[in-house]
Amino acid sequence: MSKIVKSHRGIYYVEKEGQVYLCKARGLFRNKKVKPVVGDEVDISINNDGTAYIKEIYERRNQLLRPPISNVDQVIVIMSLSSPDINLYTLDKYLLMLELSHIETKIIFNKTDLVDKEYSDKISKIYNNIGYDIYLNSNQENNGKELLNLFKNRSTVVTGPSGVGKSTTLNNVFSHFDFETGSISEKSLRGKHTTRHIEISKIDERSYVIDTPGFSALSLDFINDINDIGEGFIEFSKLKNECKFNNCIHENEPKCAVKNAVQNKKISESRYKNYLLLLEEFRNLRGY
Ligand SMILES: Nc1nc2c(ncn2[C@@H]2O[C@H](COP(=O)(O)OP(=O)(O)OP(=O)(O)O)[C@@H](O)[C@H]2O)c(=O)[nH]1
Ligand SMILES: [Mg+2]
Ligand SMILES: [Zn+2]
Repeated sequence: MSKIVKSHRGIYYVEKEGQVYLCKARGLFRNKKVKPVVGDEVDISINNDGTAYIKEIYERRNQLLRPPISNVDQVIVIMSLSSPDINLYTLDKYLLMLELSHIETKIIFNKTDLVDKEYSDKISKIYNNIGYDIYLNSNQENNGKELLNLFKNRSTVVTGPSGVGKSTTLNNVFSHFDFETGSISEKSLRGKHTTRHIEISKIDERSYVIDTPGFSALSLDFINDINDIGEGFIEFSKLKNECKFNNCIHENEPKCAVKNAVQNKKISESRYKNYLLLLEEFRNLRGY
């Protein structure tokens, strides 16, 4: 079995029996509208001149939409508490996408050295209460060893906005790796991300980590039905059977268990506010 371990500018790097082949995708996939992604298990054909192409993609166990990666065990979302400031709308939107893809998710709030403890506790509490595994980290103050266990025996995608410290955190946890990092001022000057491609790095026989370029605007085009938004807010979806209407979108309906929970402070106001903004963004996208 061969695996796509990196993709860059339309070239797929496929590992087969310990060797990496640079492959193109055969036209076949383009016609079927299936695009190979990092993580895919594939069959390749190697020509006499050493060039190679992907001839088949095996069925995916799961698929992360952004960035496009298949067959992952978990996603670790990294957000920085400052520099860049945390944007909870972006986080909630991304968590929504992950919930709907049924991929296990953990969150690291990074750069705790730049904010006071009260603030990092306030933010982490919101997500801890919902049931996410939360980690607070500073690469200035920690040596990364507390995070090491998170990556054992799994294939982990690390994602988050640009400049939050994804690559720095990975370098801190895995000191023998050298992921490219860049300062925030360099990034804004160049208007570019430091990490520019998606690549699987092997930690040991059973553990893999995938650093990714920072995401910016995430479109809601992965939502088909407005009710999906509430489905992807896990603390809302647990309550939905208690709403009076079974298709309640927790907006203007009477006897809504979610709105009640917001009033009783069982659901965080910030989550509910972002949920309403997501409904609005979805309606704008669909034109109603
Ligand atoms: N103060 C502080 N700075 C940090 C911390 N972690 C990373 N940084 C800094 O944040 C900047 C961006 O770090 P990167 O690791 O390149 O960020 P990234 O998320 O990989 O960015 P992209 O590859 O562009 O998506 C660098 O200047 C790091 O030194 C931290 O815990 N505390
Ligand atoms: Mg990076
Ligand atoms: Zn409701």
